[in-house]
This record gives sequence, structure tokens and C-alpha cells, in this order.
Amino acid sequence: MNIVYTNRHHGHATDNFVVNGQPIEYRETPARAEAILAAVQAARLGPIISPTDHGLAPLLAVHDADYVAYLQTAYAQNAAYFGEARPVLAGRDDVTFDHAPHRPEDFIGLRDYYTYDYEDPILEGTWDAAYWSAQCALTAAALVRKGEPAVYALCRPPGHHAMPDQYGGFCYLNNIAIAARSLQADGPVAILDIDYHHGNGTQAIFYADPAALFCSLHADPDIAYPFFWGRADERGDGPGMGLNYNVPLPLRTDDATYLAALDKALRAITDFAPRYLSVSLGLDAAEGDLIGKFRITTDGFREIGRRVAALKLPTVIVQEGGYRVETLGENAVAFLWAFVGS
Ligand code: Q9C
Ligand code: ZN
Repeated sequence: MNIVYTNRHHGHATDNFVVNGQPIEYRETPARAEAILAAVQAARLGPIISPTDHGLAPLLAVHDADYVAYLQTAYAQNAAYFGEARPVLAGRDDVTFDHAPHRPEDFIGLRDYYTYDYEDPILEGTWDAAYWSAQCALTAAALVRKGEPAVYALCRPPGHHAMPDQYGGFCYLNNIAIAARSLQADGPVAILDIDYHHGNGTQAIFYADPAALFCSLHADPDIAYPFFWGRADERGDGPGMGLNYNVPLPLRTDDATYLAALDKALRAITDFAPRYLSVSLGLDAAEGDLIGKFRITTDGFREIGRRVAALKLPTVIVQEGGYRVETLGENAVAFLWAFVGS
């Protein structure tokens, strides 16, 4: 299978920074993507190809134009405001998930308006990294539209927490939503999100869309990030009612429990009969993850891959989270292998 990758994420990297007097260890690091890249190369999974530039239009099909313009200019605006270049961080030291009703003019207000998180920096290379991460997903989608059975976008930064006009959870542009929107030109799309965290951004983007089924398996938001979305009673809205399927799972979920839940999601996807499938491939459900608290083994990821591939749908796979760098590569390969030669 083709693997779409670029090293343009390297500029989105930071030494650990301080929020509220507490040092924040930013675990969404370049080493994550490098570890996966090394593993897929060693496994000879397929050719590594560079993303094609599809421009801003497909990003603007998901995100508000004023938000995208802010992401492009925030680092420079922040430097001008403070008279020195430094990471853009929200001024708030707590999380306010409700979007403010009014967009302010002043940069200090905008800094908080466009994020619902307070631990995610905008760095000098963040826009470039996020832009090319989205282009990786779009390139994978374009190849699948042309007839490739399955393509893997090795995206970094991840995307599934990004809202139409807010970043959070290490995510700035919603790569999978951008890819899925482009796939919808040919028909309905199912999105399967197996990241440890609920894909709140993706859910929000497709919540009322009758041409998208969103299925997410994740840690119960009563006890895990993103806390305010991901419950089973969130079923969609308007013409999309019934097309949002959340499966919250308890801490320490193991392979058997996970696979049983997965089968239900796969049945929902089969019933929806989409033209394409897209997968938010988080690897933070792995045992030993530094953020996630499930216990999915490498064999578990292999079996998840097998069952998803058995749907026999043209599939775009988009990398999301996963923070135990030592095992990211083998778990990615275990999942992806089922799609090789399909
Ligand atoms: N002190 C993804 O997996 N909170 N995002 C981490 C650690 C944010 C995870 C807190 C977790 C976001 C794509
Ligand atoms: Zn995650």
C-alpha cells in the first residue's frame, strides 16, 4: 500500500513549556512519526510518497476561513504583540469548551477564541506542519478515489480533535474530515475512529451530515479527554440523526472487550453501505501508552486491522494519536498489514 508522508512536520516541535507554573511535557513529538516511518519502511509495507499540494480550498470545506487565516498568522501576530517570538499559548489556564459567542478583534482575545485547550502551542512551524499533514490525508484520499484499495496517510500533527474553528488535543486541522469531505464527492463516507480519545472534532463536523457515518470507540469521556463529548446518546442531528455512533469503553479495556465493540461498529458501517471508509488510526489504545489507559496488544491491533480490512471498502487510513514511541511502529504495521495486497 502507498504511504503518504513528508518531513514538514519537523518545525512543529517544542521543548517542554510551562503552563500555570507547571511544566508541560508535550508528548506529540516528531519522534512519533519518525518511529512509524522507520517501521513501515523496515516492514516493506509499500512505497513512501510525498503529498501533492491540493491548496486551501479543501481545508476551507471543513474549517472557517477566519480560523484558517488565524492559524496562518498567529505566530507572527503573537511575536508582534509581545515584541519577541515565542510559542502562542492560550491566556486562560483552564479549559473552556463552550465556544464564545463573539469573535474579538484584539489578538489576545483571539488567542483564546480559537482554541478550547490551553496546552497546545502554535510554534513557528505549526501552520506548515498542519497544512502538509492535511495534504497527506488529501493525497491519500485522491489515490483512493482513483482506485487504490487502501492508502495510509502518516499525518502529524493529528487532526480528529480539531473543530471547524477551534484547535485542541494536539490537533489544528481535522485531517480525516478534510479527506472525508473530498471523498464525499463520489458518495457517502463512513469514518471509523479507533484513537483512544473520542474524535470530537470529526463528530462535530459531520453531526448533521446524512452522507457521513461517524463511529468512534474511545475511553469513556466521564473519565478521559475530551470529557465533554463522546457519550453514547450523541446520535447525530437533523438529517444526520442516527449516523453518529459512539462506543465509550472503560479504563483498562483489553483486546476481547475492544473487538466485541468493534464488531458492532463494523456492522453499523456495513448497514450504512458507504462508498468509502476512512479510519482515524490512533495507536494510543495500546497497552503501555503514556496517555491512553487501554490494554490493546500488538496482536489486538493486527486483529482490528483484519476485521476492518474485511469490510473490503476502499479505505483511507489517517494517523492520529499514539504516544509510546517504542511500540508505535510495530502496532502501526500490525494494523496496516491486513490492507497490504488488498
Ligand atoms: N497532560 C490525540 O490523541 N491531553 N490527542 C493530554 C496530558 C490531551 C490527545 C494531557 C490529549 C489529546 C490526537
Ligand atoms: Zn488520542
